[in-house]
Amino acid sequence: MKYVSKQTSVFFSPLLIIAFTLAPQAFSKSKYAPETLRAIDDHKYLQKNHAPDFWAMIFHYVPQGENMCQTASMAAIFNALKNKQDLDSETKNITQADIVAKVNDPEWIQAMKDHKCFSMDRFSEVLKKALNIYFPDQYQVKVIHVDSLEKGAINGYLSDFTENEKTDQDFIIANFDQAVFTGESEPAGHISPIAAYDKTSQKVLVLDVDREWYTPYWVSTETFFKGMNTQDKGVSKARGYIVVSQIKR
Ligand SMILES: [Ca+2]
Repeated sequence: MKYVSKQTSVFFSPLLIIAFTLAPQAFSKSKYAPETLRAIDDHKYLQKNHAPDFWAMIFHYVPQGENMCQTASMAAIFNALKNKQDLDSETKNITQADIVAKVNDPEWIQAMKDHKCFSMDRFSEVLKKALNIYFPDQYQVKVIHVDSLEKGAINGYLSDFTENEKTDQDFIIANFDQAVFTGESEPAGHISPIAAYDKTSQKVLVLDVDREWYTPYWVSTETFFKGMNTQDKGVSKARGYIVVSQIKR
């Protein structure tokens, strides 16, 4: 939530001064939801565990452009997938602009210009196309809609996160309502990569690409799945996550 102060010409009586002094407390909210914990404040897991996805992506963690959380998420993951390649002097890092130009999907480009993000299903098609351009026939995508918070369903989701935590050759991109994790007062559909899953503490590290406002943060798995068990306007399915993994041969 962005609070904009406005310049006004008023007579500053003592009462008004008191009112203005109290105003920030009255109207502002915490930057993050109460249970959300910044990685800056809690990095024990990252120091004591392998955390392959975090270390593969953190050096490629770029801020989203205007309404471009999808491209920023792709850039972090695509560059992470190149970490083990032999790079020569002609090899550029993959930028968000590179991805948009190479995918060259007019509807996707127009959607971003119109400040509308593709739904998770439509984004997964763009992601699949982009993966095939940069890494032909090497990676696949699996789309999971978090449409149930029943124990059996949660266990199924968690098995994906357990598997994903083993190697930096697969990644998860989450599609969630950012207002569930932060101080946003209005629902805000958003996409970001997942940097780690702490199975012992049942926490997930979100590499939020909205870097103008946030730094990476931990949310409990319970809150995390609540954030994905929400719905875009005009889309009949719940949000969820996309697993990018190697094609097994
Ligand atoms: Ca992984």
